[in-house]
Amino acid sequence: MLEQAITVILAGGKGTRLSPLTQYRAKPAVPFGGKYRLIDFTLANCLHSGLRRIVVLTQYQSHSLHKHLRDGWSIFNPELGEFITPIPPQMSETMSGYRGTADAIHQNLYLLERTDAQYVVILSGDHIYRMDYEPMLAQHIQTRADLTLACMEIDAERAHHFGIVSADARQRVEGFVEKPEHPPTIEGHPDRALASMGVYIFSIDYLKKCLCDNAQQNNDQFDFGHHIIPKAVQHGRVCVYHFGGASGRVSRDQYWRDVGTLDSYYQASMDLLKPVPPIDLYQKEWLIRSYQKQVAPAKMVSGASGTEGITINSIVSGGVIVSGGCVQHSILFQNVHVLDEAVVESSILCDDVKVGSGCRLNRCIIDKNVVIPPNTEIGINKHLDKQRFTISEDGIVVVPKDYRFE
Ligand code: ADQ
Ligand code: ADP
Repeated sequence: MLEQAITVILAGGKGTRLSPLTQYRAKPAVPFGGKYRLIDFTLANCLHSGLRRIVVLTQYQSHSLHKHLRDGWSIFNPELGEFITPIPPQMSETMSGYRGTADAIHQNLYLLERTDAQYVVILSGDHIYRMDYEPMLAQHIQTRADLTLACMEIDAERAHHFGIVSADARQRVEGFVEKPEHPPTIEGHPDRALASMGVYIFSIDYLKKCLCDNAQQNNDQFDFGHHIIPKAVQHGRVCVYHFGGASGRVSRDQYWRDVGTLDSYYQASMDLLKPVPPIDLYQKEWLIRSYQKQVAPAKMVSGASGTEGITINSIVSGGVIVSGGCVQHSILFQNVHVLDEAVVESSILCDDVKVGSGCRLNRCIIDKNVVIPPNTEIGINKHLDKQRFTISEDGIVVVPKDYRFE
């Protein structure tokens, strides 16, 4: 069954709402959780589900994403027909980048057609979740659906950010609206809505028909959410696959987050620090792989002034040195240094960030390669931060990659 499928990961979105983290890199390449990139979660799901024929469609700022895939994910065996192939837009004379998600697949349809695949699994490269796609594919085949949408229940107040589905008792989709202003709720549950997770399985002939029938009609934009799915619901057999079981109740293993904004990114990162995190990075049978540089072990040692280096309730990667500083409830990526009497709280520090002595950092995200001079405060005086940095709606201060303090 799995060998009848080919997987396409959409990895070309601009990720504007995650800026400045996406200023110089594609959203799927944004660092997450101390050692990963966002796309590692989707790729780990494919690996562990047995989906090993994967095309990654890239577009915007794709250099570091391509580099990450080459260095971290060259693991499949072409002799067994397995591959991960990153594909930038094949620019033709008439084309200037993709017009949207459906256009991205339409432009690369020949790649899918030349395989013997019967089913196309379409995924996003920027969601944090653990999902076994095999039962969804089995349901798709068993129900003879043209298209199956993975869905989960969410609070109605967040529903305007998603494609919202209404389905009958036999899981046949009756309605789909993309990011509606007034989202329809689940019958009998006015505070709940059924959201599409952006995880689709198409039968390949139906996908071809949808893309070819609709490609010419939308000049500026051609998306699954706005164009393909609403039409498929009218004319095709579209079914729901309930992520988390038919009740929609989500267990620990069925956590799913679209980290589309700085606040959702920060929140999903902080979720990892909960006593029982909703996604478990330590499951041996579902390890999330990534690319990692060779680094020395992390160490917490006394600083020059004799103050102890302390780290409490935090994720600490290799190469980290906390030398006389205090780090609480934070995520430290590789090679972060925190010096004497610096205090770092509720923050995310990406690779190679150096925090000088006496600094105070609170509720901030510091992107790669930033050297913070001694006694600097970030996240303490919002007025000062506003003049220099991006601040999210929830007040998280973000310092961009390579930022130089004067
Ligand atoms: P969004 O995530 O808002 O909603 P979109 O911005 O189209 O939809 O992105 C979907 C995926 O495609 C992302 O991984 C993005 O990076 C990628 N992508 C966007 N433009 C692309 C392009 N031109 N080329 C290649 N890849 C591109 C979608 C659905 C909703 C659903 C949510 C769930 O439209 O219905 O509820 O996902 O998060
Ligand atoms: P990331 O910040 O995603 O980790 P890397 O540091 O891995 O990116 O950079 C990947 C590649 O992208 C580098 O080899 C470099 O050539 C290029 N690159 C990174 N940042 C920039 C930039 N600001 N301008 C141009 N190229 C860049």
